[in-house]
Amino acid sequence: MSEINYQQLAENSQPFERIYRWRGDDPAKADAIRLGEEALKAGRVAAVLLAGGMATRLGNDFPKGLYPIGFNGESFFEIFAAKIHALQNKFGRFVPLYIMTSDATDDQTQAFFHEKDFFGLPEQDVIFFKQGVQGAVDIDTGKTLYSAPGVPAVSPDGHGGVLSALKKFRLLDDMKQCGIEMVCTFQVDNPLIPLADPELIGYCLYDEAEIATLTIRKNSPTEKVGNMVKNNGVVQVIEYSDLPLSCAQKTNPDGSLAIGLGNIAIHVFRLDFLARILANEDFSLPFHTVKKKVPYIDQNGVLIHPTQPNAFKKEKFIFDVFPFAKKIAIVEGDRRLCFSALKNAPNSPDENERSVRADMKASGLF
Ligand code: UD2
Repeated sequence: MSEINYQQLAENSQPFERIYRWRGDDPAKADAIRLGEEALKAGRVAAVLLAGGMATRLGNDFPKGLYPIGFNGESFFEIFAAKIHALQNKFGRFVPLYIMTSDATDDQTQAFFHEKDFFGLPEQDVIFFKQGVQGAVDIDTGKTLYSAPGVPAVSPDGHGGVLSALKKFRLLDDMKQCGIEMVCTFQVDNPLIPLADPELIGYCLYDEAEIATLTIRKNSPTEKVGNMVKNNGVVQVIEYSDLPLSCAQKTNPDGSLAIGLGNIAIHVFRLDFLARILANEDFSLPFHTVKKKVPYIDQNGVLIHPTQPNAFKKEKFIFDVFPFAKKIAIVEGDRRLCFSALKNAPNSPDENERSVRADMKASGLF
């Protein structure tokens, strides 16, 4: 179990002094856009897509990036590729796309890109790399689960595994050699993603920050997004599942949520920052214990595909890198323009393909 005292972190959280307004009326907006556009024109920006998750909640046996979420059946991957084409049209450069896969998603993801001719992106600008794995134990017995006799069941080590994977495959060195200075990370399940967005990149540059993170106002105390908090100047995210309800429900005198900014996993990192922390041999992110559905063999050797979470496993979360940064630019976006996530199967009440398509329509971006 994690030793972090989330209650204390949440109770002592202080307000952010400066919140940049993305697509709003921010005094720094024009400067930020200019800086971000310069970076894109100069080819100093790369995108990293976190696509190693197994999409078990969706109930499909294919990677989420292949899901035909678009109005004409376009997959998430095709939508992201279209955004990169739009950036190329505007700034004259292809933003290289690094795609983190896992054992669970790699084959199908790579095959899909080949089948679709990389959606017209230059093949050398689409770089696949695989994240690491973690074992799992049975929720009830605490015993190791096996996928075959003598073979422990493993699954991806969480999207925080991106840092060790970048290091393992020396991808930051490759990026640096290509002149990359800013690394934009995003998740596979949000078609509204402002991919390598000049304004967001620009707030990181303008603020002289090591990270810029795009957040949204939470729509309820328990919305399933990470919670932005600040303690003694250190910005952190408390995952929705770790935030005590009493803290989630606390309000300011004007009735707004005291912990009201939600993490939507859209970040910009300075490459130098990532290189600095990864150069430290002792650096590692903490593990979180999560409940997941992990296929296993029963005592008769029969492979079981559980329909409910059956295992505890350990995952690293990318946002746990925040406390290592000297400065973070907190940016608040209008959710209608940047966030709608596909998390659940079609028949579930929310965050399903119906809600995402409705949000895509309402955004005016499609
Ligand atoms: C994530 C965030 C939450 C909020 C929400 C918004 C975490 C822990 N939670 O919640 O704070 O931002 O998204 O949508 O970040 N992935 C990998 N490898 C892994 C696990 C996940 O690449 O080992 C990818 C996965 O493909 C997906 C993303 O990470 O793109 C998010 O994973 P999730 O859907 O399990 O996270 P969720 O919805 O619990």
